[in-house]
Amino acid sequence: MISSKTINKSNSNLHCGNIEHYEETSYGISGKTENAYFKISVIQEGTFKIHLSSSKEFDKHSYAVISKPLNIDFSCIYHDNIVEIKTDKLTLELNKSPFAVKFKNKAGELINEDDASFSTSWLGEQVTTYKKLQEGERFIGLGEKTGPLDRKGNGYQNWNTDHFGYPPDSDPLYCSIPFYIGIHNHLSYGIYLDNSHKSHFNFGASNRRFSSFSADQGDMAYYFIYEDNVEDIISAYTDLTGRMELPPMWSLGYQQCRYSYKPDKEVLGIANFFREKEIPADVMVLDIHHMQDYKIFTWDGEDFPNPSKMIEKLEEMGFKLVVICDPGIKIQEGYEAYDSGVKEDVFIKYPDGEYYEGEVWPGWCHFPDFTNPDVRNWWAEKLKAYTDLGISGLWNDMNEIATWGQYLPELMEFDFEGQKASTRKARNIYGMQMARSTYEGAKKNHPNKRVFNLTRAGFAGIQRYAAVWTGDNVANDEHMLLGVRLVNSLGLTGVAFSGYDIGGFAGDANSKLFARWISIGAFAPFFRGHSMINSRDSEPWAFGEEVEEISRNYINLRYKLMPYIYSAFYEAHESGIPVARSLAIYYPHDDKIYNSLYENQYLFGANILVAPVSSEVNLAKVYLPEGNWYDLYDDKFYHGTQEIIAECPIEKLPVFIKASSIIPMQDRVQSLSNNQNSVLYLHIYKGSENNTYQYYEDDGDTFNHVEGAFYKRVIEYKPQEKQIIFHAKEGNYKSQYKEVQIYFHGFENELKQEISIDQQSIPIEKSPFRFIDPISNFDPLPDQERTDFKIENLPLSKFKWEEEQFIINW
Ligand code: NBV
Repeated sequence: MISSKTINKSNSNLHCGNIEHYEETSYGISGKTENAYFKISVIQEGTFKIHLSSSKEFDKHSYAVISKPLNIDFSCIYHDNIVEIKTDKLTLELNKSPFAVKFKNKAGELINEDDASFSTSWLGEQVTTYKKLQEGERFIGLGEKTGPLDRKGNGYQNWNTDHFGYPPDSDPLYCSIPFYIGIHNHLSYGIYLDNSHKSHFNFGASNRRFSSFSADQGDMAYYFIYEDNVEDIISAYTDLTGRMELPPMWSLGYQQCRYSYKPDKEVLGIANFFREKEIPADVMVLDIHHMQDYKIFTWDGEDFPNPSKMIEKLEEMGFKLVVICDPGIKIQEGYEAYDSGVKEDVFIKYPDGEYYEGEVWPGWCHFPDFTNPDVRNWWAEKLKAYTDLGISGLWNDMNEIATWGQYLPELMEFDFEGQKASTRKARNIYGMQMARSTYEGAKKNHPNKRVFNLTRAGFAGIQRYAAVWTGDNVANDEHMLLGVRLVNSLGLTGVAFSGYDIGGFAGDANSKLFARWISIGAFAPFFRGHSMINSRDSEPWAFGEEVEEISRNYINLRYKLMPYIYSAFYEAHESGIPVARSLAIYYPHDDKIYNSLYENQYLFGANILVAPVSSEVNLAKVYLPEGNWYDLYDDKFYHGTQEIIAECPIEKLPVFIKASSIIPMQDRVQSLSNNQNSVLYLHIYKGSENNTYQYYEDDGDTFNHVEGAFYKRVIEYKPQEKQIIFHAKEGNYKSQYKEVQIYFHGFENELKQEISIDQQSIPIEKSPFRFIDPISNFDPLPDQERTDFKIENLPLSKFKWEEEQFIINW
């Protein structure tokens, strides 16, 4: 039986009313208003939870929030009509008559306040919190949402939805993440609405009085986060909802997908072609046609007679295999997954106990109730069909749930960790719980092997279980740039590992579009080419020689950058800061970055600025924010806070490196699971500011790093002292790199003939480093024009790369 709340039966807005009584508790304050019950809890110094319910019973279970409140010191100060709840960072002023909250920082600056008349109100069962719009307020985040970077003036809905070939302004899409960041007057804050029902966000759309967030049913439960900057807000949000595990290193390579490669010979042929053409790649992906009649955990015996042999051959070529998993289980006696599912009673039911039936690829299906822990265990068992075979990655599709008709009945009952809920509460959670079942199942089957897990649908916290891709996009420029914004926005809301179908899923890309898309995609956290059945071939060689060269160049660049990229993934795993970082993370108060010309720009890791541009242009305006910048291709120096015109012929994507950066790189390699590189290149870009960089390495495949098998080293660039300090190594993993070479960029007037390492002189030489190889008519910078300097052949012993601190002086 699903319990219900007291319902506001009137058609008009019912405000929660004046506070009737309240008491101080060990976590904050709780009490009753005329029309609601409330609890205000101090979660962290800068994070408070505000919870209002229409009945005495507060909603308890959250699939998203995993952190427990810390024991934070706070004080309550009582005034006539106001109670202040105060930590060292944040003060909440609670107005008693009527109930309304206001947040101020330590300096007394107003961060956020309820609309004084409506604060939290009910309209029927729908509950809404109204916030007064602040002067110049902007809104970013909300995960996988179309529209501009600054969401001011727009409204959105959260209701996980499969939308094939979605228009570039469509809402909602596959994933719901009810978390946003508000920015105004040099302040920023985050709000996470912890309610999985259909929810609505209004950022001053069709009104100029308030921003608001609503849930169709259930409690108003939201977390208010205040930190000094956007980076720390994301970190605090991921303290609440968790961070991703380190993904397997190979999953950061190029993945090749198609709906669908078959038979096995084609899969092997494509893999082999990558090797012949020396285009690096790590993964082949199987879509739905590998199964017998689309039945999960089965194989089409004709097209894939010997999957384990195929996997073995792929492994020999340095490829991993990822397969698709759909949740629908065909209703068919004699089909093992169906029989055991019925026996173990795992499927979603109608309230009268009958199993729900929905039609999808295999025909009429039942669907496992992944909100039930026993069902998740059942799924783990079933997954052995894949994990025992040596399949390395799993791809959860159709988990919104998508069925023919796309109108999932709302009356179905889900277990919801024993609390029972209807589709209304469970729909937005379902995809995440499927991804969770797949992730935990694979891990259970191979506890010391990292699994790559991908999902289409998700909810806040999905980053703990899977990478997210943005579903069925379309082959056009607008979609290509939208994909970048979706990924950047997912990054603002905790999902560090995400990407889009390169080349576009629906429709046919032309050569230029594909070339541009793959160059931009090389700087996406998740890097996969994929396209729809009956569309043209879309592998990197399918668009002619020039595009093949461009693709090879950018894929090579990604592989060369892997030490940098892997360290960025480690940072995301540690602090929640995404890999693709919207400029709003570092420059939230710079109006220029929200300009529609520049809103797609982002930092890939902390130091590489990517300016995604359309495939139709050869020149584009780029905004270089505060700081100084170098052109990746020719080291040209630019002052920041400046708009420039960048050349962007189809073979060149505008990319810039931040001054003072340290970028670790390696030689090109065809596959990351077979990476024999032993030289680490450290690129140092001259700048006037100190920089502290954290280099990270481990085996890329197991969880041994949790026990200390990692190599971590802080490298500090100190221009005033003319020093690079390599702090002592942490962890007990032996670096794969035996030799280090340092490239100095932008130092031409400053470098002498030699530098010293721990006071021992080492000669330096002028020597080119090519980020991108010249192709047909394009040479980014001929060798004789280069100005980069290199210290070469520094044997490991001299560098003490394995331990101790050492200092380089120039
Ligand atoms: O499994 C087929 C496709 C898949 O290729 C695509 O990436 C998913 O987003 N899947 C959707 C099913 C429906 C495609 C029209």
